[in-house]
Amino acid sequence: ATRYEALSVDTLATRLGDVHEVASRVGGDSASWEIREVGDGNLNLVFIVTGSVGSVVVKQALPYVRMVGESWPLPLYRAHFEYYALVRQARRDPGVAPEVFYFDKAQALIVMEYLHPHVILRRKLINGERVAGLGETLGRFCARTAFRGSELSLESPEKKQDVGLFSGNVAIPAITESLVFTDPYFNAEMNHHTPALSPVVERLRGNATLKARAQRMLLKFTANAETMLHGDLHSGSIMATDTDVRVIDPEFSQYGPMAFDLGMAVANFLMAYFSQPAHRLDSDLAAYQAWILEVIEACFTSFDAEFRHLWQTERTGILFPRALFEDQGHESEAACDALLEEIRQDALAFCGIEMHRRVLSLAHNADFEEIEDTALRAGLEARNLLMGEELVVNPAAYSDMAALRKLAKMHNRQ
Ligand code: SR1
Ligand code: MG
Repeated sequence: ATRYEALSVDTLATRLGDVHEVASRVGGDSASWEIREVGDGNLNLVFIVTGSVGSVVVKQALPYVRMVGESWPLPLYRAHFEYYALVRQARRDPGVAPEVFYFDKAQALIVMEYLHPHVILRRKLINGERVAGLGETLGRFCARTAFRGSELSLESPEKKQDVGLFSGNVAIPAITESLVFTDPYFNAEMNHHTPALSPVVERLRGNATLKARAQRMLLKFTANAETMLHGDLHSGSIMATDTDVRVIDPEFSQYGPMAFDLGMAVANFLMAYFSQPAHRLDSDLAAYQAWILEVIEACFTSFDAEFRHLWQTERTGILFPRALFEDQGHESEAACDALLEEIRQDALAFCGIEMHRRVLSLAHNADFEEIEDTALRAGLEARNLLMGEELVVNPAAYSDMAALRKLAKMHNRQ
């Protein structure tokens, strides 16, 4: 069909049975396909389709926000930006994003690799499981996509054309602009928070410096089209086994600041860190929280190392051209150091904002939401909010991991 129709477990086999790219991966006898709808995100339908040959994932956009309902329409075109993003990520950091097998623009659907036995990282963190190489893979992914999607690497016309292409996506950035950057800081209609948090919420909303800083970061987010972002790199957008890490779900992809994805990822590790006392026995708690801080350190270290490596080996765009640095060693390194320091500070400020919105705005996360004891939950959320406040207001104080670690531990005790 060319007219969009939402799939269901009953119609999927008939609708996709004749599509070669699907049948060849799943098996030709579509009548025998086993189909499960597993979408638990905020927006889309997600099916796992299994046949005699193998399994695929079918993701289809709905014309509205799933978590709210038809009262909040959302354009189907977001699926083609997700498809564009997956293709670009596969080029820039091969093997991390799921492989795409088929894309149907009219049906807003993407058929892609079924990641197995991977599970959503957020679940692993709540369960207290470790993932080898987690921070290293994510830091490298953020560095490669940031660098290779920017004019540090791309030819200027290619980059500008791509910015033009992505500028057709107006609905998705608008969600982030309000839900992430603005709603947490006033009494917005869809906000909700644990009632006992109200004194802390009042403090944050009364902090004019914090609100102005958050808006300065929004200005960077909307106006600094530095690179193609994942745009929603939380722990629900990461799937992992104990030894493998994959990044999924870039439907919030847009052009924006290089620091954004790194900051989002780190925020989600900090929220996992602060929520742990509700999920772990005391005997395991300290060691697991220490491991989360190591993951955060690895994110930053591996981002820096990969970015520096690409700076030296792939700086082929219009930015910081080699001709500008007479001494290819020291001068160029100093320029890279300064840029990385700016990225780190911006990442920490984005991180603080994400820590706020997941507790105060519309879309919360399971790390805190699954804590049934609301007094305990409010106490842990308060630690998270207060550390977030410090990061937004004063990111320059946390240029090194020792300072960031100290801040997290201090709030964890309060
Ligand atoms: C209405 S969409 C709410 C949130 O879900 C997505 O995963 C993004 O994080 C968005 O902010
Ligand atoms: Mg998502």
